[in-house]
Amino acid sequence: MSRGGIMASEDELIRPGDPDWPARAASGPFSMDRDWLPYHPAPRRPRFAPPQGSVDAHCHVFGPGALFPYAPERKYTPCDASKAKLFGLRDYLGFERNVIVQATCHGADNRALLDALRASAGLARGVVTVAPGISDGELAALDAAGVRGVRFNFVRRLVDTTPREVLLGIARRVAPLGWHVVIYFEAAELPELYSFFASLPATVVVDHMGRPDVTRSADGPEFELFVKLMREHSNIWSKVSCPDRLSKSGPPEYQDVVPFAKRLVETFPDRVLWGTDWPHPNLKSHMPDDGALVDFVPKIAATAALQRQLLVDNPMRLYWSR
Ligand code: 0GY
Repeated sequence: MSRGGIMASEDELIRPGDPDWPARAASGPFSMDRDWLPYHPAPRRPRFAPPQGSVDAHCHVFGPGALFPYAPERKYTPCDASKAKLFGLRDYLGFERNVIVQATCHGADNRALLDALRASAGLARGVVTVAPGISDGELAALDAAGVRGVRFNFVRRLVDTTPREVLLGIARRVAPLGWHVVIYFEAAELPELYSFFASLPATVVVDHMGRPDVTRSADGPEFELFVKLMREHSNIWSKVSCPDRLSKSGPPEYQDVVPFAKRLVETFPDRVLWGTDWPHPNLKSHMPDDGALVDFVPKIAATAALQRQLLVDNPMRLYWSR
């Protein structure tokens, strides 16, 4: 049972430390990639206590493949990472809610995500991937299930390219529902994509600060362009997430990522979100300890007021205003 006595699924929640916590391979007809790093087998409890009502605003569920098959067009096959484990981690880390983001290994088949939303008893919202042919009725059903955004992915190792006019068409269809658009791209692509992002007719949320090269300066021209995008477009937000993905200096401090995230948190305190990114797809250098990731928060949001905006007020406004 989770806090408040809500059942997360037909199973009891599985928390870090329980015998069933460690990742199992992909199930059903799937084998996880040979170089796949499963999520941390024994994360520590964070020293930082997230404020009451905190939201993990970027995380995923994978399968289980035996129930929710991975997409034929996927670029990777992960280990299974179930809703019960996600909700167990949420409670263990001291969070209250999740925003579950559709991962590319499930393509536009959102069944695993929707199953997790159903089981969350209102404590999770979703960001989906949709095909351009989706009907108004299907969009309405997703909205009723707790979906509040659609994700456009521009990272070439993850997806094949979708024409911009197709993406613009989808953005125009979901904007009237009050949904936002989540975008994921590499910093090197921003000059080329800048005007397209600026033209999107909805709130836009950028994953992982636009993946800056953190060996460069947080005040240098590359990150300055990203800050300009946010400064000049008040509809653009950023997740200050994934130090583990961006860092070259490494765990557990991820010190080289701090100036980038801190700059965004302090410049745009009402347009930043934070998430664990559990179960951390496609990491090759190391698998982060989720407790250490939570301890990253006070380094980038130094006051209780900034922490509350980042972890509670901003995600609640974007995902739970209705
Ligand atoms: C992330 C990052 C990655 C993967 C995906 O949908 C995905 O497959 O987003 C990545 O490989 O950088 O946010 O989980």
